[in-house]
Amino acid sequence: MIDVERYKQHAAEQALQYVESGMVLGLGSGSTAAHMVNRLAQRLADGRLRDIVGVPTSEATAALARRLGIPLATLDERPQLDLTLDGADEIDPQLNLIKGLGGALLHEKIVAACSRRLIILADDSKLVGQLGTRAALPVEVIMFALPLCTRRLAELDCTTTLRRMADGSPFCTDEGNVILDCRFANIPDAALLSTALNAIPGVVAHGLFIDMAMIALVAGPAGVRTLMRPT
Ligand code: A5P
Repeated sequence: MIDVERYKQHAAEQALQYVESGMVLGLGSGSTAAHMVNRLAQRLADGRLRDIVGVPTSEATAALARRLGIPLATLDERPQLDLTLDGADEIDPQLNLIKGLGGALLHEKIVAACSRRLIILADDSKLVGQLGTRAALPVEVIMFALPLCTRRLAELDCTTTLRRMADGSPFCTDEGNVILDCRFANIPDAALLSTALNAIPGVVAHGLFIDMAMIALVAGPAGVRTLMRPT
């Protein structure tokens, strides 16, 4: 197994320390979150945890959790979550994030916003000095607004690429929208950019998660580090 995969598993294992019986838990999306969901199922099966209800952040996570026998609920049924455990594509020193490489950013952001705490689990390749350094910023837009959103995003000084499937068709999110992956030369102020993106008609969500994560569990060769959001 390559190291990065092992680090993701270590972070996922550590994240389970924050889970207590009886919790309503937001289940993140992506490969690191999938390790966490697998471990959660093991703990439910062997009795270390009980009475957990999961709120999945994507169809893929819902399918995995169902397969593993984890009880699930919708936000309608459980509008207030104790904790969400999720991955990230980039983590800056303030624990602001870029998420959405897997395309689940909209539901991830909504579930996180319904949660008392968002804890991020990641391998240490996700740490950056400034957001936008490695990852493109995903912006989810409704198809009808694609020409407008593409133009307005270009005015914010980025290059946009419509995300596509292997067969060339546009990638479609769980809500039936499309994603523009935006490459910025520099994101000096992520909060300002977040506000500008939210103001574009047709933008449903973007992958900047500002002031949402409280803790990041970041695994690397020296073990798992617990990073707290600076106060
Ligand atoms: C899914 O939409 C993303 O936000 C993921 O949380 C993020 O891409 C991290 O994925 P990995 O854990 O697979 O790197």
